[in-house]
Amino acid sequence: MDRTGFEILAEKLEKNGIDVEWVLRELDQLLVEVPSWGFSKSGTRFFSFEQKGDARDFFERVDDCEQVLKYTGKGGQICMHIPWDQCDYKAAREYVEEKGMTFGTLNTNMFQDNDFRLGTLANSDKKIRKKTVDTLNHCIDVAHTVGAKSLNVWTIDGSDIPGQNDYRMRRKWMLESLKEGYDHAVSCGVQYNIEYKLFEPSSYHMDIPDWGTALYYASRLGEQAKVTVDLGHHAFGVNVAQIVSLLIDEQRLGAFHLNDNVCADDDLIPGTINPLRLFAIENEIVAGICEKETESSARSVLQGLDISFYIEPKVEAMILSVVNLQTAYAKALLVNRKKLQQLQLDNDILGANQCLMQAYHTDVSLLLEEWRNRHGIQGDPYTNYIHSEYFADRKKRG
Ligand code: LRH
Ligand code: MN
Ligand code: MN
Repeated sequence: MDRTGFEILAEKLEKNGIDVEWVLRELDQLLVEVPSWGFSKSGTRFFSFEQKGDARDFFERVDDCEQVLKYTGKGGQICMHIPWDQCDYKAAREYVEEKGMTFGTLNTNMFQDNDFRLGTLANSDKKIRKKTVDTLNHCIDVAHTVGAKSLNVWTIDGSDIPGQNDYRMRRKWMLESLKEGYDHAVSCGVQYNIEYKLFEPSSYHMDIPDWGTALYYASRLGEQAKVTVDLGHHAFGVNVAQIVSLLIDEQRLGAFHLNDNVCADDDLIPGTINPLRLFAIENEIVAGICEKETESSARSVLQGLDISFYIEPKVEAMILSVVNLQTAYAKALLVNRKKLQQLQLDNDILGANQCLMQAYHTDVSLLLEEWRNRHGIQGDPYTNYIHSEYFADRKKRG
């Protein structure tokens, strides 16, 4: 009998020291966190273009997310953004659970209120700090109600001009406010992830601009505080994979906000601009998983997407985002780690690079197809979706 494409690929991989069944089992462990806000009307600060079928409430976002998971494979959960997803939270939980889905990280929105003009958690006005902490605690309560196990905290705090603020005072306020939220999160069994961003909305300084500062706050708070790495939040040229590897070692990498970018925080489909960066990052996760000391730290990293589509059709773009993440992860699983380590120890610079790139250049589409087949999904996720009834019906939404 003729061998299938997958069987030929598997034989080649096994010859290169890769246990293909292990790779397929590891793919089962990849739990993608899908952002609800990727299905709603969205745009830039210039304009938001209306698209037929944009999800109008949390329940419609869950329906869209269900489609993404249905075509891309098993594993995946929906992430809320509060108050964008404000609704009857008990009903939301029932709705999600009825579909056999779960809640991923709950994201806090502390950036759409006039009171936040001069900051939130580090605002010099005690009343505003209190208001923000109340918002944070409310989000933790919502997380508790829906059964979300982690919270993402990102703040707009910063300044626009030299002299506007005293860094030291702001650090003190930030820490105090974060601590209040942290204590409540711990009491509710919710992990607390702090997201940094170098720029935007403030131009001169941001109070949590980088991984070092986020790690500083996380360490001050306690073990349940970790760092969220959003790929679009760095200076040009920063090696994000290196940051990832350090945070895994320190047991402080809480989550990713995966996306891609050209010049700013563009929230584009992951892997469309810089697939090598995505691979390098996932490679650090897999490297962590393969070492005893770092295995649990690397396995606990939440693989969240933070994407928002300006002109792309949304469910389709989300499907491609998940597929690109699965592709990068599958490639990272194909790295012959023993061989790579030896080449690195031998200081074989080009040999080590070749070893890594061999995995990167492997076409994993047949591997992912086999993996999906084993979960009862036939065919290409994107093509299947655009030929589905749901695709046609979605456009009829009001
Ligand atoms: C900020 C950010 C943060 C927000 C999201 C909508 O740029 O990455 O994670 O919650 O965008
Ligand atoms: Mn983000
Ligand atoms: Mn962002």
